[in-house]
Amino acid sequence: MSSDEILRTTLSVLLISLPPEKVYGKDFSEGTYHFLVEEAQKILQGKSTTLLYNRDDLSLNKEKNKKILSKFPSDSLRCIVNDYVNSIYEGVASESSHEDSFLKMHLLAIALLQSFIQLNFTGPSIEHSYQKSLFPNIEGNYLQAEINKLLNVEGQQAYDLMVDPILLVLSCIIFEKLLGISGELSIIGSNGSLGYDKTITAMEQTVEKASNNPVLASTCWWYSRALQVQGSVVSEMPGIISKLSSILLNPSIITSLFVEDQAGIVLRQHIELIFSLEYARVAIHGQTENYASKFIHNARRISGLELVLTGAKAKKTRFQDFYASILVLLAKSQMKSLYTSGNELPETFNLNSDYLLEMPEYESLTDVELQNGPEAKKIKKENFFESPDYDERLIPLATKTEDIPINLRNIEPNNQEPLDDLDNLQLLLIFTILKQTTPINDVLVEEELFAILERILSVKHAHVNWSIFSRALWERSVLETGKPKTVERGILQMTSIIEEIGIKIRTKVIPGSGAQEESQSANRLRFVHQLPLIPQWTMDVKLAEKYMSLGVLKSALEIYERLQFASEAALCYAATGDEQQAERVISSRLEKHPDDARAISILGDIKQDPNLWLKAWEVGKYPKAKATLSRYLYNPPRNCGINRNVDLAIKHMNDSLCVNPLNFENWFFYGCCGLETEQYDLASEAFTRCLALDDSNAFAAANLASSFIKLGKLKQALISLQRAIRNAGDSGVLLKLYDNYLTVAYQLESWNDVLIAMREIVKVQSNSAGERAIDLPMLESLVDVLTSTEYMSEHLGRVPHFQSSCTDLVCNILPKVITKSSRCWRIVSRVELWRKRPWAALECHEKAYRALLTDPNLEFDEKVWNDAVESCSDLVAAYESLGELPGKYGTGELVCKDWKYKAKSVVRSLASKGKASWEDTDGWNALQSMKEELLSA
Ligand SMILES: *[C@@H]1O[C@H](CO)[C@@H](O)[C@H](O)[C@H]1NC(C)=O
Ligand SMILES: *[C@@H]1O[C@H](CO)[C@@H](O)[C@H](O)[C@H]1NC(C)=O
Ligand SMILES: CC(=O)N[C@H]1CO[C@H](CO)[C@@H](O)[C@@H]1O
Ligand SMILES: CC(=O)N[C@H]1CO[C@H](CO)[C@@H](O)[C@@H]1O
Repeated sequence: MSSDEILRTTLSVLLISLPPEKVYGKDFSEGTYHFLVEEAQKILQGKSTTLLYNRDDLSLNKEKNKKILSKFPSDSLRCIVNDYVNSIYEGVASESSHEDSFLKMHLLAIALLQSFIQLNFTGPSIEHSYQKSLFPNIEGNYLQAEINKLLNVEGQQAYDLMVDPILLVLSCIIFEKLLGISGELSIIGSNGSLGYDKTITAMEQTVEKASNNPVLASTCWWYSRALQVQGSVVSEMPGIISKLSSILLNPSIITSLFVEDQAGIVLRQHIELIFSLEYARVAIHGQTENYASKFIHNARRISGLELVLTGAKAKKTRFQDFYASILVLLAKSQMKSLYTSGNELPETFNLNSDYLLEMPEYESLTDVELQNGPEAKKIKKENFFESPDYDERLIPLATKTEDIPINLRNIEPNNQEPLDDLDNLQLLLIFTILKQTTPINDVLVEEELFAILERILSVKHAHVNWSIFSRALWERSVLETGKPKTVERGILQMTSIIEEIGIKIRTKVIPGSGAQEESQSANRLRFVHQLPLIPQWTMDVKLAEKYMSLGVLKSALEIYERLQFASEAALCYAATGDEQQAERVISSRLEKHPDDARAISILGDIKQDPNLWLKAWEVGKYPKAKATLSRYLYNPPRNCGINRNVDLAIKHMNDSLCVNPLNFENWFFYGCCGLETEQYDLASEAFTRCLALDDSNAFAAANLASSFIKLGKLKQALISLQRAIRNAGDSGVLLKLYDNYLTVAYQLESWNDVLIAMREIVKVQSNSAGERAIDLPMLESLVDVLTSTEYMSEHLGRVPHFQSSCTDLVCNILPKVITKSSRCWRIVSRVELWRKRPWAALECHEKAYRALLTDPNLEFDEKVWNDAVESCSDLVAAYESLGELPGKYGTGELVCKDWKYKAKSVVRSLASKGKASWEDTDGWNALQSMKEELLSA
């Protein structure tokens, strides 16, 4: 194996966290990258902390470097830590080549990151404190507070009680350095006052270079993980972190990791799959679930997971003695990933490996048809602009058993095969997307959520991984607390899971937690970069929230106080109406942390005081403060002494969006303000940004179209309307959208679109509005266009779509809708004539006339009378001109042989109906002359 292959393979294996015994045969033991393979193995074995702590030779621990740290606290910590990292890098560089030292720093940063995660997320914990050993003479609380400050982002403070946050700080600084982000571009220790534009640009340039540089590519990927961890130690994922992570996870970086041999193909699948899952997670963290769904579908395509939700009768618990209908998830993995025991990478990487033969199903991507589940079809049906591969549901739903896809039909719900770990991960990500995007207490969604978790948890005799199993269990407990019947059990389970993660005890609840400590930590870390991150304290917070929702305020407060979550405790008090206590709690937090912008902003929320939001912005550029202020000014409460000021609201929202541009609701609000103040450029920019975040939002698309219309950009307006219509479902706005669509298309003289819109409007409205649904002038123009083309009859060849569809509208659909508009019948008649169907044209005139003749207002309303006369005259003219043309069957008969007789009798019958009321009117006289003409003819 070449050293280049060793390099790529090792980096890949490290990224996808494969158990080392699956890969490393003798091939790896020698060669240039000896140090790489050795350290990678240690990290993979869960020995990151050992790697850092017990080695004097490690540059991190060298006295020369540590001495730099002793300048604290007289110099600023940010500078000192920077110098420390520089000195480490120099030390490494003096002993190895440029490339090797880059790689060594990269490995060091990974080990630091993994250690931090173990100590704060997955456990097990260890006794030793790393930061204490680096700063032996500094008082612990002070040190911790100063280190934490370096991790603050966008005005949010990193959690006070993290274990050894220095590990994360060092890891991030090393990654930044390797990626060319330093000094004022650094995220660590920045207060955001300079904005992040330069950082973003620098990062984009670095990522471009990574597409043919495996070490750089791996660094980008790992740094995105470190950023996600940093984002998860503050309360709300900061926009800049989501932004940078999505830049770093550019699909181009993964290609440089591929190795071109057979084992490489297997690895490649894993890399692509894990990359997709991880991107989905970044999107979930950033609340841009729409992107997440795309990458989930991508993952599904790669792994071939087949799944369908369907109904089943079931007993939910042992104690239930009846069967009730619930949802069940049938799922089958196609892929056997390398994580599954028994699947080894072929040790010798040679070409006659029969690995590929073992997994023929790997290639077949069978779930395309699944993606169009019946539910999706139902939604699709109404939508004219739906692209064929558009998929509404993350999990297809088979409402009837015969709709279950063939491959899943024989599954015995009680005895489903274990899913592959990576498919389980996919399910957990889908679970999170659904949970984040659907309203709580929707019964169907809740059942769907339970079904997903059951599928993961109820597998018999299977080794479900620790992280996957414990996460699924955790989520189920949280769900159970939402139901009155199971709330107590849910809370008990939550409590015991929290304990188990923190404490090194052997328990029976989660499999594998009794294993050797190191393999235990490796197992626990395995999928931590793909699962939504939940630090240990967030679990406690969740528990506290549950207590709060149950009204058990005391327990909630106990937790918040133990965790020192002042803002949350304050909100807890405020929720119960004890605002004074809430203010006290926050104020005392602010005494110690005067720059906690989020706390200031929350105090502003509690007191509804605009000055506090302004202050939160000043202190820490906390974007939410400005967003709240903006909404406040848009709609200030009565009697607050502040007038509504939309321009100012726009200004503040602009500030907020500059810092955090990934917030859909804020862009939407900003756009609406723009529409209201007639700033259409601003509005169109805002709604464009909305659609970039969620292109399935019909309201944003509709508003974008309105802005474009105002700006006179009709083509763009039409495209936006198409998008809006595509996503409007069968909601009430659909008709309005089609109305606008019709108007714009008409102005653009885009007749195909006019036709589409008109058909839809008639279809939707025909029951309620009848012929009033039709815009006659537009219909006339449309028919002008139609009849100016040459009529193609079906047996003369292919009829152009416009022609057939337009004829269908005018000649088949409209006649069912028209009641008495003779103008409308005349239009139909014109088209029939153009189609060379004079008999049908004549029928139209007869119908128009008959409708008026039977109108009850004929004797009272002169307008109706005049219409009737006009229609009669049309009909007579039609008899005259069409009567003697060849008839329908083409066998020599005429359209209307006795047309003269018929013409006379219509005139006579109208005259007799109108005589009493309308004798001597203009209409009457016209009728008389018609009669004379007929007699003289
Ligand atoms: C933010 O940092 C910059 C330089 O890093 C400094 O000049 C500025 O005073 C800081 N602003 C605040 C509000 O701390
Ligand atoms: C904020 O306003 C400025 C000036 O009007 C504009 O250039 C900028 O694009 C706006 N920023 C956002 C995020 O809309
Ligand atoms: C403050 C806090 O929650 N610390 C926890 C960090 O994570 C480890 C491992 O799960 C726990 O042992 C700590 O209690
Ligand atoms: C790849 C992997 O992590 N496998 C582990 C999944 O979890 C089971 C039980 O904890 C372990 O036995 C496997 O080694």
